[in-house]
Amino acid sequence: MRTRRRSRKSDHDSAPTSRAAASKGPLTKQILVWVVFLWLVLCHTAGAKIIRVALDGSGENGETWETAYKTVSAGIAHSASGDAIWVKGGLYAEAVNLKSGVGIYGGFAGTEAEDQFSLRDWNAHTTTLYAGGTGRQVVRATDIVSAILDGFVLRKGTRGISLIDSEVSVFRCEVLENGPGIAIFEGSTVITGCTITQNINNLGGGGGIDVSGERPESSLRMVNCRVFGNVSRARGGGVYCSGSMSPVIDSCLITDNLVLHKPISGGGGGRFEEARGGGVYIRDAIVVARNCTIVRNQQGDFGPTRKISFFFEDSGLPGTPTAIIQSSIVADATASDFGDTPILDVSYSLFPSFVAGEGNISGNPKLAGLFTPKPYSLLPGSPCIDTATRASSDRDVIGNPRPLDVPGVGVDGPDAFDMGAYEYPGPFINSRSDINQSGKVDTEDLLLLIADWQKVSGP
Ligand SMILES: [Ca+2]
Ligand SMILES: [Ca+2]
Repeated sequence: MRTRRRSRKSDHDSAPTSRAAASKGPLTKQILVWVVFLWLVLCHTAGAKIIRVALDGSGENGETWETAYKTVSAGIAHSASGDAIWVKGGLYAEAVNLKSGVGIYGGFAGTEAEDQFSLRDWNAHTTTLYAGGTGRQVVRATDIVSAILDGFVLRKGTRGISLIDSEVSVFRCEVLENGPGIAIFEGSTVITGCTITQNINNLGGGGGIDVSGERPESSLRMVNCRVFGNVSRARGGGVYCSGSMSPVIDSCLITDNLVLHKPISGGGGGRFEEARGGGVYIRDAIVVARNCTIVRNQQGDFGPTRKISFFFEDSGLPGTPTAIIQSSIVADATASDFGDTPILDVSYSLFPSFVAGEGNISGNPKLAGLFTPKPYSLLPGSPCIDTATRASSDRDVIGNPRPLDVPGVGVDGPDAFDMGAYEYPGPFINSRSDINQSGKVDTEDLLLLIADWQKVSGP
């Protein structure tokens, strides 16, 4: 294994704007430019509208909940750039093509007024797009710009989401039981607050997320996502990254994913493609992982199942498979399992055995189990508490602010960041009653107590 640092351009590098040049033009020209600009803005705003979709709507025009379109596809067909489509909770058996400039939002009760967008609740009013039996991808975008998908469950497609050469932001979606979960080719994608689970890819790419791209301007940013329980044949149980683009994975849990060998068809019986990368498979790409917890991913082959978080493959094309890992926990990985010689740039992170780099530690991270209210969160006494550095967003994977300082542990003060996807909430005055360790004693704790009331546990 080769370990060295690589200098990279900042994520925020961009060409300087030239306002000074514009100000030198004649006054009349400037006024004309402003008039045209304002006209365009006014036209755009005046045209933008809310389009409603509800299973029990009349299908007439989408202008009210009563006259809502019955399908999301009908809402999209009647939309224009700048419009917002509000979808009432329910199960919509359809596959959907995104449209440029249109936002599609689930989680409505079907009673909200125009100024009550914030009342929608994607947990209480589950809004599902279901492509079971159609052989189609649940959500598709090809050459689409500025599209938003927010607050849906996406189930049973040949892919949950398929994005090709598009610029799409996905928020608060649950991508469930597809094959694979999210497939991305080129483009600019942001995925925030999503759960990607129980997806199976038998074709050879990633089970949860499958991303490939060669263009330097292509990007993927994943924030506060949970990628768990996905399966792939041959490459990347959780996440597969290929090409010269550099996906950024920020404050995410990548756990309990599995990669299995793949039978080679047409080559006679008994031939298989070897399984590689239970958690993250990197082919030529540069993957940046900040504040991630990557544990209990497995690579199953003909021998005993191995717990392997990362696998690197150098195809011989430009680019060396690289992982830049900051303030993260990678609990299942040994140097011999990394595959082709990767570039590893690791800092303020925990690996089971020591990896060179500033602030790194090794050993047992002391994490909560899978079947707990906060799977793989830090337990009291974890060496990952207050021993990381500022690397990612100011919220952890469940939305709690970071950093939170535990006085007397690790660093004290404003730099008390934790490794991994969760920020440890600290010892509480009411820790005895705070059953789910949320930092509050509230209804959730009471419900947990009621659920367990008078149950006998143990012999
Ligand atoms: Ca902390
Ligand atoms: Ca501290």
